[in-house]
Amino acid sequence: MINLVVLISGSGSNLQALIDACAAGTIDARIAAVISNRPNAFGLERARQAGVAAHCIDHTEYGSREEFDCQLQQQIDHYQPDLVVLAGFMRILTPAFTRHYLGRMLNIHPSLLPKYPGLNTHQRALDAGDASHGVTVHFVTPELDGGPNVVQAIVPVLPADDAAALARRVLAQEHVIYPLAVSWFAEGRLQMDDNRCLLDGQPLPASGYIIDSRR
Ligand code: NHR
Ligand code: GAR
Repeated sequence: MINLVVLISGSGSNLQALIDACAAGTIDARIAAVISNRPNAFGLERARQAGVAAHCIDHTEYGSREEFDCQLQQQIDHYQPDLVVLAGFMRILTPAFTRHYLGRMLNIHPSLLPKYPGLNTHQRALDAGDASHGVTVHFVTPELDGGPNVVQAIVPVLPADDAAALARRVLAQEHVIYPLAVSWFAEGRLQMDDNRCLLDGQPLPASGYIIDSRR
């Protein structure tokens, strides 16, 4: 059974999906700690409720990204995790930090990467008139939202959608694919290899494993 540390900034619904999957035995892992950069993140409450150590490292109390990341790394490494999971974590990480966890840190990003790295992804998909949108789990590398894709879920964009409606449809799929990706890692089936992912020793396509919820 592997050790996870989960980083959050907000509501923590993806954290909850991971807590539930660990409790159900769907993921063969134990969440050692949850760390938020925001003191008011509701996900800290979810962690405590589940009996998981919950910490806040408030980025506003640090003079630089390097100092913040250094403190964050110390707190994470105290738990000796096999995998670090970014679950709605909203701070860009320094190259040194990402190198320290290379091949053992995952992120979930609400777009079909390489489309729409960064912020406001749902509005950007709507503004572009995209017929489909979705979410990607990827390994974290120094390049923002640029590490190799593990899995993507594709959702339809519907005519009446605003960003909030589209975000809800995407979030439902996040709660499916993040536990799936973490379970693969926990079972030793998933590895990062150069800028590709291997599942059961076989290279995944650049898109990652696709789950198409449009039909
Ligand atoms: N860091 C690196 N080096 N590489 C990645 O792939 C990362 C990362 C840090 C976070 C998550 C990412 C996302 O999935 C993530 C991936 C925050 C921002 C951002 O602009 C962008 C992308 C992501 C997370 N953050 C602002 C900042 O100045 C703050 C925004 C806020 O606090 O609301 O750090 O989308
Ligand atoms: C999720 O949609 C996640 O993909 C996104 O924030 C939301 C967090 O929800 N992540 C990013 O935008 C990362 N920059 P949650 O706190 O309920 O899991």
